Amino acid sequence: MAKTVLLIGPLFQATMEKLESAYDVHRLWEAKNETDLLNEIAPQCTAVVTDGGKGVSNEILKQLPNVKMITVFGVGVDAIDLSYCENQSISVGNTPDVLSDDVADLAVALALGVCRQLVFGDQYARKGRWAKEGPMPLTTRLMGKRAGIFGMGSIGECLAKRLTGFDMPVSYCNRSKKANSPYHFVASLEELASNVDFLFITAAATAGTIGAVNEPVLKALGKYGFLINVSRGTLVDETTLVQYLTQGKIAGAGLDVFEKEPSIPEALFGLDNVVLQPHNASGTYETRNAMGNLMLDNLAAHYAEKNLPAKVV
Ligand code: 8YV
Repeated sequence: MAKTVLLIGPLFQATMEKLESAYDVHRLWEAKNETDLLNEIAPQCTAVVTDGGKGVSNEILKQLPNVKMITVFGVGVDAIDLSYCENQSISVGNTPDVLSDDVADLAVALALGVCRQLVFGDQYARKGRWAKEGPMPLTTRLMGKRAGIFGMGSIGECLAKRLTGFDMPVSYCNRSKKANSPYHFVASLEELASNVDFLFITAAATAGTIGAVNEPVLKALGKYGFLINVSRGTLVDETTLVQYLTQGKIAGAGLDVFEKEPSIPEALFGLDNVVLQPHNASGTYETRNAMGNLMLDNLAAHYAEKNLPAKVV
């Protein structure tokens, strides 16, 4: 009989089709009554499938005592209480590496987007301002500027490779110095921020990184510095970021992620020094397909009692 799994929210269509063709899948977001659904499937439900943003709450896990596996469609596992899972012997799988190139691409696109004012320029062209008012105001160059990367994991590495192509000297701040890394290690995030023109955030959201991009870091980045975030909004003090952007205390920001998604601080909507994306860095067909396959491989390995291809706990 097909194994019973709970699906927390919708995923990439092709992945859901593969999932539903192999497992007895119950869609939580479509349930008329969540508690009734959880009660009904509790005896036979042995795994939860979710994405990086939604994760799964301990309350849900408590109602499904036979769940021994959570498979995440995403690399970030900050929406899951990992120590609870470890204590309950629930293994957690995620989808690292397969999304790193696309996330790095979007980070570069956001950097170029904000410093070259792509959205402003697009509007300037479309609204006929070029013909009426002449050339748009000048912008800032990316090429050759100093880059700082907060979090030199797989995404950070992919990003550094791209930035090197823009002749940007790359420094990074990480939990520890990476052996044999060609990039310059800086232990303090504030020090990194004060020595770069573009600060990229690619670190995972953990107890040690949440809130790390605080006022002293933004102050250190300064009025000519740009902030690019493709990780999690929770790493940044968003209220201070909005103030700094509004008051020109940093030059601009490219943001794919926000503190309370899908809500975005409205104050950002009127700012030309900000380029926004709706948490879409991994949002290509190619990457979502690869993420889906790895997520399914984790699930299959769990049921086959094999090592997970990508295990978190
Ligand atoms: C996804 C992500 O947008 O991998 C992650 O942690 O945040 C993103 O790749 C998300 O998990 C898919 O909905």
